[in-house]
Amino acid sequence: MATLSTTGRAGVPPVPPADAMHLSLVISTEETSFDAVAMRGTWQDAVRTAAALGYDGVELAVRDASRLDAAVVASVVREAGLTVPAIGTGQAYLADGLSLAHPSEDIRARANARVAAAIHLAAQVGAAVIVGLLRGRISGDRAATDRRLLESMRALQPIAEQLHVPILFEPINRYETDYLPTVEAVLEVIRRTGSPLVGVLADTFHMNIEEASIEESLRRAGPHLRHVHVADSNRFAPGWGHLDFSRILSVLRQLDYRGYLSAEILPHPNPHAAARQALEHLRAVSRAPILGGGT
Ligand code: LER
Ligand code: MN
Repeated sequence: MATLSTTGRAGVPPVPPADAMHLSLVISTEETSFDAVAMRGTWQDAVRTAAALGYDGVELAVRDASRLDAAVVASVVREAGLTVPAIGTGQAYLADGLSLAHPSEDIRARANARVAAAIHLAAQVGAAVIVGLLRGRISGDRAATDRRLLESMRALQPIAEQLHVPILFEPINRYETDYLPTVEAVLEVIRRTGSPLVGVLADTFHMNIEEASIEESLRRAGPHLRHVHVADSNRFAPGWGHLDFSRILSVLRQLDYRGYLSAEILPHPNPHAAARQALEHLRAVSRAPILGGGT
């Protein structure tokens, strides 16, 4: 069962019962060059806006979690009545050039420290940690890149296991990285980590570019699927491109997926309209209840 288990940890806010999919919105805890973040302004305002729109949770894109006070994050989110399904780490790559598979030992160590800090924050708020862009690019040959990534993972897995924090690998399209673009490639890395806490984050925007069939690849991910980023073919909010979210949701339902649909969308035509459209479209095309304040 593909449930993102987020209960039973100290300091963890209550999570809605895992009997349906939930909706979250990706927000950033600081100014970012990453464009697919709907809200701007302070992250505290973005949390409250997400709650007012009817989201169940916020996914936090964080550059350096060691600079955030986890207790403050937990209390802002709790007061808004929201959860935090996942912590994104891509800004450590985009803004600081860090990556888990980098040939430089120093850069790898700094990337590992960022993920370790993200794991500690995640443990406090009941989230998983995402390894998207932070895995890096292929440098040297593919086998050497794999060895460096798996060495980083060997250092991080005990921390994640001790704190019961899932680490989720996200296939990312070829225009952003040449390393692990497909679900199949990510499943192979997951197998090599040997850890049940390492899972798949499927992003419909990347899948539309890289997978022969989004539905088939979701099925291949199967029980390893722990989190889903939703954006349409053009990275606008669902319904404003040509992806068929009705089919995508019905496959997720067949898979008994009970995690989050997290809107990672361009702020087009403006952040508020995009965030509202994502929520309304997913509810409209869903034949069974999705949480998110309605249906
Ligand atoms: C990057 O395009 C992306 O989808 C993020 O979730 C990865 O860090
Ligand atoms: Mn994504």
